[in-house]
Amino acid sequence: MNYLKLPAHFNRRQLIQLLGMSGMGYLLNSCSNEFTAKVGDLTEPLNRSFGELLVKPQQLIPEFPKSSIDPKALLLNSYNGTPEIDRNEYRLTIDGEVKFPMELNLKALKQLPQTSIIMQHVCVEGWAAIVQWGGFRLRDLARMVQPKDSAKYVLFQSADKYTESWDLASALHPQTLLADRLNGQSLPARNGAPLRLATPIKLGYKLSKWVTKVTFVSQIPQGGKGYWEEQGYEWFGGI
Ligand SMILES: Nc1nc2c(c(=O)[nH]1)N[C@H]1C(S)=C(S)[C@@H](COP(=O)(O)O)O[C@H]1N2
Ligand SMILES: [Mo]
Repeated sequence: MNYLKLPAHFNRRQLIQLLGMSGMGYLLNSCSNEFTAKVGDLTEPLNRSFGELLVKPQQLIPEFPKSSIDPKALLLNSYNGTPEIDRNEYRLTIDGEVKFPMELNLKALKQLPQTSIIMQHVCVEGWAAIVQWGGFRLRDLARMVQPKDSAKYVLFQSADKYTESWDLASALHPQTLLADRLNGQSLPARNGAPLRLATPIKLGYKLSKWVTKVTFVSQIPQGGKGYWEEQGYEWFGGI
């Protein structure tokens, strides 16, 4: 079970609560070896460049069946409420170590190939929910801006000032999305509209809501690991 990396303050009671959840049981019973291998895979290529990662096959996490989606499952956690975002004014900035920095509006972003995934969202505070996210792959966005060989990490900024930092391999994983749909509906504001991160390979706190800026960097700046990570949460946050 060493693949489930939990922050230091996570106590036994919360762990038992988490393991008791049906979806989590599924995850532990059927996929533990596979998952361990995958996390190992993802940890190892931290120094790989965009070009290498794009051609390297990445293992896909098995999806949950549609029947397991629970629209009523508790799914809400924000450190500072829901920011107000005007969809017409909204721009996603993609910059840093890229050949073609961009600022895209929602209409432009909607042109990217759309996909969806049914996965389990796991919050380390002791709840989980199986949800379907729809949106576009972050790797498709990366293909557009062309990260340079020097890009090794990705920083995410959000409208509520939440920050995150990821390794490049996880960001380019084919199941890592910027989502604008939840369970077949447009993404509600409180869940991160217009765009939030979604992936089955990371814990809930890595999945920034209200993303406004994606920055490719060669190093994570001092104090820039992420809102919760700077307070002691584990950085990789893998599932
Ligand atoms: N911008 C932003 N993103 C965030 C958070 C936040 O407070 N602000 N909370 C994180 C945490 S801890 C979790 S578990 C998920 C919760 O997503 P949900 O509110 O859609 O369930 O969002 C993550 N992304
Ligand atoms: Mo969370």
